[in-house]
Amino acid sequence: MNGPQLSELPDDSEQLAPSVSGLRRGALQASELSAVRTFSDGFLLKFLRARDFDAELSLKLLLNYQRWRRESPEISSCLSPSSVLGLLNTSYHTVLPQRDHTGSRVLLYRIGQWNPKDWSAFQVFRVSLMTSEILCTETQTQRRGVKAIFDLQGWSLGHALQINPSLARKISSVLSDSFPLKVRGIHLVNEPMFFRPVFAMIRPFLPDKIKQRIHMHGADFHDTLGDFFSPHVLPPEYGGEGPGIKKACQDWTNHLLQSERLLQQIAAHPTGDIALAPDESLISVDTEQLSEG
Ligand code: VIV
Repeated sequence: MNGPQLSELPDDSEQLAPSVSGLRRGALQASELSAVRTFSDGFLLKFLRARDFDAELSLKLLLNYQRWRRESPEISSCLSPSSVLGLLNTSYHTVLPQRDHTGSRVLLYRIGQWNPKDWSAFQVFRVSLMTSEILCTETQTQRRGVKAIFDLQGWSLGHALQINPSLARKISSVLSDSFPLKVRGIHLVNEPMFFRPVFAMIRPFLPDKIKQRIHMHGADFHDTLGDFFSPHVLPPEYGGEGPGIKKACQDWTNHLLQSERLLQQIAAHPTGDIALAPDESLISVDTEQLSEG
């Protein structure tokens, strides 16, 4: 059975067991995770599905995810929706209620609603990380991935100044190989000329596969966004027939707020695998214990 077919099986299918134990073995042997003792099946399956059950690529993704979290504590260590409620209440972000025709989740970001005087890029980044952590618990999203629409209307110098090369690197890493979600498309609409220098910081670090999935629609997006998303998916503000942006944003904000405890647990957990108690996974181990497993 090949990877894509394995991806369709449910979490408890016995046919997944060899892949799961293979990834567990690889993760425990990796020197970066030498202090970790346990990984839950569900946690490992996120990485396997994100890489169509390719053993090597799944392990690389898991290690990159751990490294990204470790190197970005200013973003990853505080996942509290209530701490960014003022930003969420501006209708800056939502996950649209309908999946697209391929089953992908569709994320909407309206950059103009973000006032950079009120909210730092780290706080804004945390919103995306919270949404991503919730979405990657959905089996169907693990299989079909996400598509993101960025409305860059209102992009200003104040925004641009917040994106330095180090942050640009972190953006390209989560988009390419540091988060267990398949990025199936990125759609930029209303991007102004002076967004180009910022995009030029992010783009070089993206693999060709992701570059090819980036679409720049400009101000005339009404003519072209519909080639990718059917009307029932998009809000009326973007030429669709789905619920309006304001309602969609309120609904997703409520969903985030309901997930506050879960998100804080993920942020505080040494590996992000909250199926395990933190002390279950972070018992300092020696090689003896490792070879038992
Ligand atoms: O976080 O699958 C300069 C997606 C995104 C994620 C994460 C995952 C993911 C699609 C991003 C998209 C947004 C974590 C797993 C990269 C956070 C971006 C935060 C910054 C501060 C927003 C500033 C505006 C950007 C706009 C353009 C970015 C595109 C070229 C991606």
